[in-house]
Amino acid sequence: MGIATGMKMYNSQLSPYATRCRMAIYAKDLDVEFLEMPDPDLEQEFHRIAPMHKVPVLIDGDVIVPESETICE
Ligand SMILES: N[C@@H](CCC(=O)N[C@@H](CS)C(=O)NCC(=O)O)C(=O)O
Repeated sequence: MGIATGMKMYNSQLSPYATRCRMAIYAKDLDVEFLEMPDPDLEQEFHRIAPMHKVPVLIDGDVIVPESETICE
């Protein structure tokens, strides 16, 4: 079982940017909930969190981290 972190990541299986983040998350065995985009139920909240409308975006409590390279770091 992964380490409990409570983090979430807006994700797309087809995105190479999201994929590099998923690889880092799996390598570190982190317990991150993946929110698949596009999901109509998540659309409004996603737009608030990511005005540029790009995945991935990591959410750690009040902290929102866009950009795959930054998330991986
Ligand atoms: N520089 C960004 C690029 C992210 C990006 O371009 N993601 C694409 C998917 S591969 C996306 O969300 N496209 C949706 C759009 O442009 O509306 C990163 O490294 O995270």
